[in-house]
Amino acid sequence: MPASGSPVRSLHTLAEILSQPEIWRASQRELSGNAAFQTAIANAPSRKEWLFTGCGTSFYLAEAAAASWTLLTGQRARALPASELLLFPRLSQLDAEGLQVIAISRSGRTSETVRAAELLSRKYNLPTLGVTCANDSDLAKACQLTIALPTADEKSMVMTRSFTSMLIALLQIAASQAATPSLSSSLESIASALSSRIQSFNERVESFVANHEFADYIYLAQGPFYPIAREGALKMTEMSCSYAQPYHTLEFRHGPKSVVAPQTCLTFFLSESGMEAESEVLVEMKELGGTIIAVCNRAPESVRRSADLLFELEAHAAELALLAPFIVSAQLLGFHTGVKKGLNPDEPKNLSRVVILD
Ligand code: F1P
Repeated sequence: MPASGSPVRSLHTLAEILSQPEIWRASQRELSGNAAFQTAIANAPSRKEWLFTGCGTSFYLAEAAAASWTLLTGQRARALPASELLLFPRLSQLDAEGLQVIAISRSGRTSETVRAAELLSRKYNLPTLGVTCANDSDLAKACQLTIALPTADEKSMVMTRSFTSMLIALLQIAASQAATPSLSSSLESIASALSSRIQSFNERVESFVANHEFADYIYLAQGPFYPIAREGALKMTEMSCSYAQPYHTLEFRHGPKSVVAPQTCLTFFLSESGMEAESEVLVEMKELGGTIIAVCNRAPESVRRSADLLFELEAHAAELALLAPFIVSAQLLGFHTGVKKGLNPDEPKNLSRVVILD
């Protein structure tokens, strides 16, 4: 029951969050027969540099994809919000040889993203690949090739399963270039690890939220996980109208840690590559009195001792395959916090499903 006393009727968001392992598998089946997806894989080896773009959650997805791309293929890859491409195209260095654009939009209708794709393909003659959850979208008209994943679309306003499903599809294209069979087998492993744990994750988040009062929320991660921290903070802001800030984990010591108190909820997304250094920050923030959520594949003893809430996936998976399941606990935290405040996370205040400009 929310603080206001009247039950919140959220019909879609929670079901969509919980459906993710099953939706990832359905999206995989959809992609195996998807001609655009196969063409994107076939074309990838001829490209030398990658520019990902989108807005909001789709921009954080662009950031996660760009970081993963470089780690998997060794190629240059970067992400820019679509608005930057439109307002400061010269700053975006669009003349790189072999540059491939990937424009991401769940709705395929966000005007900044559609206009950026049009600008890059028509004025700059760059090859553009659209990634969306909509069939027959404006984005598809602006791009030369478009991969659509309608199965992953949501009824809710906030992006949850569309974010993870589009990210997994992009990881697969990068992995195909790098001939990384471990990533493909990891994808089944993360789906089954998450599906056996997601109900218990949900119950634990719900009771954690019921038993705590927080003034603000901090999300910490490094490397390809940093965009996951940005997306975690956005989920909290969108679904619960709370103050949430992301930082690089080790950057948090350089000033921002002054906010830490028991009413500060700090979520650490712990990478495997940076575990030792990142878990030291976690222990320090616990000693400063913060309330700690740890999200990792396998927790070392120090994390186990210091975390107030621990999510371990325990999957046999390549590190980059952990990006998608890691965001799920943050989606649940945003959802239950919103419900506790008497809000309906299906319809966040001041938001629309898509931003269309005149
Ligand atoms: C992008 C987006 C969403 C956000 C909001 C408005 O949409 O910024 O991430 O939740 O409600 O639109 P899209 O381009 O991926 O459809």
